[in-house]
Amino acid sequence: MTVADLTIDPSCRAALHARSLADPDGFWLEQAQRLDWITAPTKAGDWSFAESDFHVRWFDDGVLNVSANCIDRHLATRGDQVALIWEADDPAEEPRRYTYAALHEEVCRFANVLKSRGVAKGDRVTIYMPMIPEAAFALLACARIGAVHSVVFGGFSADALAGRMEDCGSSIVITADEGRRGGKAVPLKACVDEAARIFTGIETVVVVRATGTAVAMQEGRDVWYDAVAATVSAQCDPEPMAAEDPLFILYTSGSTGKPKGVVHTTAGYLLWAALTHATVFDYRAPEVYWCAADVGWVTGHSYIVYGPLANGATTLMYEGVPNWPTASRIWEIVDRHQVATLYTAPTALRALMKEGDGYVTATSRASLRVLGSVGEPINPEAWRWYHDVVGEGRCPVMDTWWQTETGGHMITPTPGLPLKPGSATLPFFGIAPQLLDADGKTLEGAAEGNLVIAASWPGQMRGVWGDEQRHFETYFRTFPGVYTTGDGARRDADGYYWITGRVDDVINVSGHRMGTAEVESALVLHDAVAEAAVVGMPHDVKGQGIYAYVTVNADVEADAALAKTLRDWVRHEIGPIATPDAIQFAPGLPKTRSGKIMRRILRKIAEGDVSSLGDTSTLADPDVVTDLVRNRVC
Ligand code: 6R9
Repeated sequence: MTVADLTIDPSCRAALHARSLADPDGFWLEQAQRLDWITAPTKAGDWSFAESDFHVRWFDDGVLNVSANCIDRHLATRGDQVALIWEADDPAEEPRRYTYAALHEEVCRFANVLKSRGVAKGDRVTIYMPMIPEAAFALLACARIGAVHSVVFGGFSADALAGRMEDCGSSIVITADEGRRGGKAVPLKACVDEAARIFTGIETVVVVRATGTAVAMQEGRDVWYDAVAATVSAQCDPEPMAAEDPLFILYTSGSTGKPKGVVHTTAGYLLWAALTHATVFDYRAPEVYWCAADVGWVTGHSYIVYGPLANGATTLMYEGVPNWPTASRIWEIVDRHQVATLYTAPTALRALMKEGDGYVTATSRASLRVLGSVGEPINPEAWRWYHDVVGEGRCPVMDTWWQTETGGHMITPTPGLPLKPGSATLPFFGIAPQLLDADGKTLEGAAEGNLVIAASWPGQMRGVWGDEQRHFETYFRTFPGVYTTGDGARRDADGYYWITGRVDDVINVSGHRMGTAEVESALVLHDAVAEAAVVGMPHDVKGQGIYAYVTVNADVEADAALAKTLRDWVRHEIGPIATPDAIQFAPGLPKTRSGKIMRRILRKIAEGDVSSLGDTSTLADPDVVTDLVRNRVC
């Protein structure tokens, strides 16, 4: 029995999972044959989560190149097959199609452009791009020459961009004149200019002409991509990379401090992305596969670019938003390109569901075979709508639980597995989840607790850029010997997992992670603000919204105008996704006598659940709570 049998006989899944845990070396060395190696590895996992000997390595003596795996090895068999379809924001614009042969040429040229700007193996290249094909070319070009990419989501602010570039010592950024989303322009180049004033280490800006709008170009620093591309060769040999050489850094929010640069390496990450994409979506080339995420998030890395292309897929990339120009857009794209697999987020589904079934039923969707969900728990109502209305009961819904840190799917169905709406079902091959109580005791059978992973897997993150200690402290300190996910979960009597959400101070807004500490730091930077505490609140489309309690300075008027100013302020400091949904001015925050803010109480008030605030006797001033409840904003 092999993994290939899974799509034929789903009952193989349990046996394969058992084997992956019982004989990890045998299982993973066999799986490693999915990749094209320059030097094949002789060993699989080599790891320890113990503090005294902490290390994680996979396929350590293997040598390969990610871009060769995603492109070159397909040229002989599927050079003329479409690798990438690009659907523009404006439905009137002709889609673009790149065959594997064309992708090869584009990526080689892009790699040579980077080389011509002095980029070498190991250098960090920042990518701050709209959802255009050049974003994928840029990722693959970095991989081709061994540069480490750091994609910063195009919706993040200049400040956020500058901070991420400074953190990883990146002196070059690839951007575009402008992006487009839902008919609106996103001024990316102008943001880079602002970032360059904040972080003076930015030496080179490569600008892709996307909309053709006029932008300021600084002599000596900024170059047009097309001008340089016209001067370079369309051949570029892939750089041989060690399995554990870093492939990319991706910044993500945690419960404390500034976002951390999660590092993924070459072989283990690629294998994880490829294997999960192939099996979870039962991908059959040359079907059209569409992951509707942004390439600025890990989902875009693993499931728009690396996983699908490693599998020789036709991957679709969409520039725009789900509900523009109408709430039928997603389904129209499905029909237009005969999409077989659609992978999107619950927040998008909830927003579309609100518009009514008519926008869906006006389209055919007959090409759909498998549906996917990612980013946050999918509520059973949205799950059923996706399954019954969108998929007409015909397409299984793959609710994939995973994280930036895990590289790819961790707890997920595969087609054929019996599904339960709202459950991510069972662990993927090699994954050993456990539920622990607050004291770290392992819970057996049906239980609810902290979700941890007891053994390493190939796609596991390898470090926090520039801060090895933070890696260990964040993920391996609380519960020694296991990887702590930061999520809570329930396991039912059938062994199915139900993710209950974050157990730390991270909120999940429309599937995007936001550290409450980040929003708080942005708020207190404003002159009017003395103190701020931020918590999540239920939101029917976003899943969670941002609720901010703000204490203003003595002589400041806390009025609606200030609330608006503060919302705009946070938007500018971090980006639109961090905009608070509610701001409540509070003369005081509920603190313990040792000065710790009791977030539990703030969460309850934000949720509107004021009847069960729990024990408030340890508060320094219990009256504060009465005021907070009275002035709650909805
Ligand atoms: C891939 C991605 C990770 C956090 C994760 C969890 C939540 C993601 C989920 C889910 C329930 C799912 N999450 N998928 N919760 N069911 N299917 O989203 O990565 O941005 O790092 O977020 O998202 O809370 O811990 P990332």
